[in-house]
Amino acid sequence: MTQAPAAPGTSLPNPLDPEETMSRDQIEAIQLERLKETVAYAYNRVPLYKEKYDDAGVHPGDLKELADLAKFPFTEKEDLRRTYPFGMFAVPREEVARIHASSGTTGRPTVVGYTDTDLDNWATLGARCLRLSGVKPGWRVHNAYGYGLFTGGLGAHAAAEKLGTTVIPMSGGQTEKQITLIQDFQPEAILCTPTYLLTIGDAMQHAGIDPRSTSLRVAVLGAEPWTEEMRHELEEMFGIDACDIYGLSEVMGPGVAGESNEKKDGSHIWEDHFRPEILDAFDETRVLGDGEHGELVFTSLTKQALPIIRYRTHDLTRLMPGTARPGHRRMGRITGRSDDMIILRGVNLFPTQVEELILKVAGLSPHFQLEITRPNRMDELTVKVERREDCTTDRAGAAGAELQKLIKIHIGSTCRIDVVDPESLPRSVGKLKRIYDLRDK
Ligand code: DLL
Repeated sequence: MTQAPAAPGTSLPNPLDPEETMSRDQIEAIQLERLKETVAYAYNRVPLYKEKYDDAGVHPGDLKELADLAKFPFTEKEDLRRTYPFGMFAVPREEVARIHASSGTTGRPTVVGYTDTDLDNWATLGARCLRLSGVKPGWRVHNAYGYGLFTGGLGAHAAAEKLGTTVIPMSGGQTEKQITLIQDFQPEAILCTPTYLLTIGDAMQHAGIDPRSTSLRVAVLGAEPWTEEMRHELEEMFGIDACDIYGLSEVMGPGVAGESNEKKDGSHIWEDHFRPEILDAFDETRVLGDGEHGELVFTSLTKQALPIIRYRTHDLTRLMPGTARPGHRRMGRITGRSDDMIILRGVNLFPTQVEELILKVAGLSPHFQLEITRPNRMDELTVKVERREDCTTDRAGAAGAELQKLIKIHIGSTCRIDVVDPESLPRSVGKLKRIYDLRDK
């Protein structure tokens, strides 16, 4: 009698890396050793680090325990811009196997580089993330992160290959084609930004295709802040599990941290390769303890081409003990970037807070944008949000009033709400722009 074939992936080996199962003590021992090496390496090879440390009166030899890291100066995006393009590289140009760059909205792009070993480590950590999120070797993986200078496409691609999946390198955009390929190639997993998955789901519904009818089972989403409410929305829309993946180009790219499919309780940071710290958002000299909310800072522990020490991400979150991978701490959701913070008459507000509240109101969809204007020398915020198809124009007014009330109660700001028709706001094709600052500069 012939046996029924095994479900995809179940027959292929999928072992964890030994570092994934290490205890916290073992991880910290590795961190200390690698931190000493990295700080000395950067000091000896990158003039900017030598200059900074000499100016601050610290020396790599001062690093005796992990807490000593706090004595060393920070690195900022501006440092990479000042040394554009390759001034912070620590290896001769011929040893740089790949370059990526992020355009940013202002100024010069930040350029980052990788040796062959860096690329291999990156793929390994990305593969850890995908495995933790439930992606299995042998699956087909539809990769809709943008390919090119952005680290999303090629980073996620290498991760999926390393895990042993079949990668479909679709890149971002061309939503109709995305849908055709999802239907024809039957991928089990999709990798893209949360707002782009929403765009794809929306477009499917408009084409009369039920997103729940596709072969997709898991989505690994990142590159922009998103909320639990958005997770719920996407999981319901597609009938999938949606997990987070975090990263930034200056530190590596996607795969610095990834989330467990079973727990869905925040992304585990691969602490054998990165040492995270949380800074007090109001006093950068204070490093906060686990559980406290502040700015995330990273030090690379193995990077060769671009070692990065105490890099200020400007991402706001907190660290928590590991669960699915107990030796590695988790990060909470990124509530926002300090540069995305809107200060409205003294009250701080992030787009994620608005997203959370919008998705509590039955008639409102997750398609929204925030507009800041200054009509009478006073800043004013307008939340433009699409009503859902099944919410009539009559009911839209009440939905808007409910949102206005929720924002007042939970955030403390008074803002205008403009409930607009479905399909009237721009759709995401990657990282979505949420804030439109229309004040005269
Ligand atoms: O966005 C890398 C990436 C690609 C991560 C694909 C995940 C998936 P950058 O373009 O350098 O790199 O932008 C990094 O994006 O500092 C955060 O503000 C934001 N970000 C990235 N992942 C998440 C996430 C890539 N999971 C910046 N949640 C970071 C919230 C995220 N924000």
